[in-house]
Amino acid sequence: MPEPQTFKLQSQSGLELEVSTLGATILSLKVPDKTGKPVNVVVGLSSASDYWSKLYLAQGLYLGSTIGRHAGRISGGGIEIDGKRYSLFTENGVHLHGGKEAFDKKIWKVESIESGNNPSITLSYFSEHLEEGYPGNLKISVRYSLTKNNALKISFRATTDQATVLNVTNHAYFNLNGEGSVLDHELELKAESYLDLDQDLIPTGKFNPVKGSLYDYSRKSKIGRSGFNGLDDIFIKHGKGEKAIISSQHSGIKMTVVSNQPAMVIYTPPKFAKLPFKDKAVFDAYPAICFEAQGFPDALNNWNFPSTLLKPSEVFESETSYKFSII
Ligand code: FUC
Repeated sequence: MPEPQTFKLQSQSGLELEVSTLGATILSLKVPDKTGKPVNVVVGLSSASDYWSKLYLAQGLYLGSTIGRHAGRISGGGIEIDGKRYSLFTENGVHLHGGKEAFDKKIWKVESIESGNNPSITLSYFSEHLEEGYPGNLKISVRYSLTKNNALKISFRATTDQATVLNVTNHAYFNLNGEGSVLDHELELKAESYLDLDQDLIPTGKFNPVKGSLYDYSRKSKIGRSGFNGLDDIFIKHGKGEKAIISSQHSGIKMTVVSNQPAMVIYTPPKFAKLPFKDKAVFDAYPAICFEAQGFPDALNNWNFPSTLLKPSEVFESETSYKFSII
């Protein structure tokens, strides 16, 4: 396996993105705070090679990584496509985030780097037929661009030569202060419903209304408000547009998540293990929050979920932006 390479993009508005070819991973994203000082808002490790360490891999964190072929959990140990059964790698009976050596552990190829007003980097990966058990030779690319309106835009594109499933996302952990906790961050969620989950966090197929629930952040409120017990949930809002807004009074940074994807996993780990974090950042309880925009987890095993099937005649395209401003 070749050593991962890293690349930096800088925008005129002051965003700075660092990406590794290992897992097409976001290593850091610097955003100017209310005083103009750059804050790294995406949790990362101190060097690209730290992502190989046993200690880190044992945590199963997927810091800033690309998740696929199928993000989230798949039940029943596999999928059926056109009457054919494909077994997938499971742990405790559940397939998670594309399997044992999924997209996050592959070296991606740099296709192009563009500078100028909208600097971007495009990376690609060729996933062979039956890699991790999934059918079809899949060609996938991800483009990270820093836009004029101060956003990081992540665009995925994929094609296959045989019917397969695809649910791809990025697993960045955000903390708008670059350290500490997100409990004091304010969150506004546009979701209509959240998916009912069983004890293994597999969707039961039922949609629960957000309104009036523990997950009702339709009016902006502190993440760590009374009753908060951590989030590892799947929120649904169909159509393209704003899905979530988060801000920190401390740094003054506000981030708006816009996506054309119907589902978004919001994940707030209770704590991080002691890891060599970038810039020696120190984290407290509830150190960060992930906004994983995607299709529906376990879609193939739930007839009432929008399909994540990808056919040879189709081109998969998704687009998610994290847009920054000062409050
Ligand atoms: C999220 C969660 C999982 C998991 C992982 C690191 O997508 O749904 O529970 O722990 O990421």
